[in-house]
Amino acid sequence: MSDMILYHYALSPYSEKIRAMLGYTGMSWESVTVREIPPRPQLNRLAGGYRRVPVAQIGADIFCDSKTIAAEIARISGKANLALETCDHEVREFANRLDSEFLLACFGTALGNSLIKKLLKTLSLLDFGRFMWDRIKMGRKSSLQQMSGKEAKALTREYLERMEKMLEGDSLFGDQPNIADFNAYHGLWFIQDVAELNVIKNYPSVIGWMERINAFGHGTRTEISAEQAIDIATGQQPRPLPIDNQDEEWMGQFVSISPSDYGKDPVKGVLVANLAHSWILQRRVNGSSTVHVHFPKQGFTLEVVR
Ligand SMILES: N[C@@H](CCC(=O)N[C@@H](CS)C(=O)NCC(=O)O)C(=O)O
Repeated sequence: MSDMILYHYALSPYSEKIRAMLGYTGMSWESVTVREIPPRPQLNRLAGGYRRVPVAQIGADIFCDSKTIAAEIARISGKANLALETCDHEVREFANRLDSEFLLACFGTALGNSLIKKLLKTLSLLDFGRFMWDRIKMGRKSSLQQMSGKEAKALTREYLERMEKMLEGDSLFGDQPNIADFNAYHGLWFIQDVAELNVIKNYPSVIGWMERINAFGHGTRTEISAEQAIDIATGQQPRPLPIDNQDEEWMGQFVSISPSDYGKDPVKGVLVANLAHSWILQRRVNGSSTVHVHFPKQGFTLEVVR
């Protein structure tokens, strides 16, 4: 068992990215299934109000955003190329575009009747209404550029053409998958498996590549309750802080960290590490226990709370 607990839900593409990485690395992990819409009270107790999914937990350390989770999977599995920061510039740049521009294009492409039918199979009518309202509200506050359906479909095709050309080996950058493959996979998974639209039929190399990633599966998953996960966090101390590369700025101060694009709910706590690519906040849980909440710097902002 890897000791990793993943908070996720079935229809979440970013969660699927992590589940696929767990499959690729053959890891065993524990699963806490959360609702598709807030409130998620138990997760909030640990992650302090971070509203997005997935979140991972290892003991009393909580990892927000798929970038920090991927870096943990890379560390545990020894597959360094799953961490954005260890990849070279070309991979990083493409992986970032896949995770933002391409994913948005995939959402726009997937939007339609068959996605609505799928959501209605999973959610009650009332929850479907709540889900739509919640995402509309989140979208209104988002700083991401909006795309029409037509633009989304054209952009999806553009990326598919590029990927088809890149796939000379088994993966986008040679024979071994790296973070770019998983960042490309989750958007296409959302179109193909969730919305059940076949957009890859004219791209044979992409079809083969999707089949290979699907075949990784999700690793070995054991379901646990959110309460069990809280007991695990409160029953131990966070792991020792990294000693290398610490920048003293803001250290020991009470700060607030939020995503800079959407779902911007802030998480407050004492900054205990300011690393090259991440911040770590210390928070109290249940009055006496301590957790460390990890955030990537990319895509997040930090403010000192005065
Ligand atoms: N940059 C974040 C994005 C995560 C994200 O947007 N997740 C979606 C689900 S796939 C989400 O949280 N949606 C709102 C919600 O589930 O409450 C990451 O890489 O983890």
